[in-house]
Amino acid sequence: MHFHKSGSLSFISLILSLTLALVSCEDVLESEQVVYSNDFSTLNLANFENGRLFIFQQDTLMGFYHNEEASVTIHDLPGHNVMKVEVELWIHDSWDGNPDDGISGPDIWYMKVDGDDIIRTTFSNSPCESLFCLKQSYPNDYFRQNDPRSGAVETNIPGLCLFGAFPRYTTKYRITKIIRHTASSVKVTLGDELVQTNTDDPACDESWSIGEIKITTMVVI
Ligand SMILES: [Ca+2]
Ligand SMILES: [Ca+2]
Repeated sequence: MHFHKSGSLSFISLILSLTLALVSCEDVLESEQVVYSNDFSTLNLANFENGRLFIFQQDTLMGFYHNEEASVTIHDLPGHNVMKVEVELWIHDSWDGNPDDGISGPDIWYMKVDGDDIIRTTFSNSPCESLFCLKQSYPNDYFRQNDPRSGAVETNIPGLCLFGAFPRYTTKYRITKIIRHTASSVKVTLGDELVQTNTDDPACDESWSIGEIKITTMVVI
């Protein structure tokens, strides 16, 4: 009886020490601070390079872009070791996703932090039926075969230009990336390498806009 009791006690202490070991290995968020947040509703483009605004679906967006970059730079960040970047991305009109035919794709979109890619992917607004479906890489990086609009938060928005009269030709995504970052300033660059050689007006054929961008610094121990 005595032996049995001490046996279960040491079993409990073994479980306890295992649990403590697991907890001590986990990252703990000690603090976080939103250092930049802009939904463009106040028409503020401070900190941006190549920013411009337009109104679409009663929403002020930064855009639209085709084969362009826009970037935001924030200085004097509080001390941190992790950064979260959140972007609301609107994908307009006839994005063709992965196919690499030199005429209409691949339709790449990327986000860089301090010059390094943290997302490099493709989007597709194509129909997806058994005989025709242009796949996209998002939510993964290029190259992966996911269905058009995978990971979207809203799909029933009309196109902006070429397909302005058709629903389901603007797709909205909320993208969140968490990266290691310690520098006291940061430059976030958003851009594309869209391919559409068979038209005089490629920006009408396909483009993108930003509805919101938010940058949060974190201290994780
Ligand atoms: Ca296209
Ligand atoms: Ca294209």
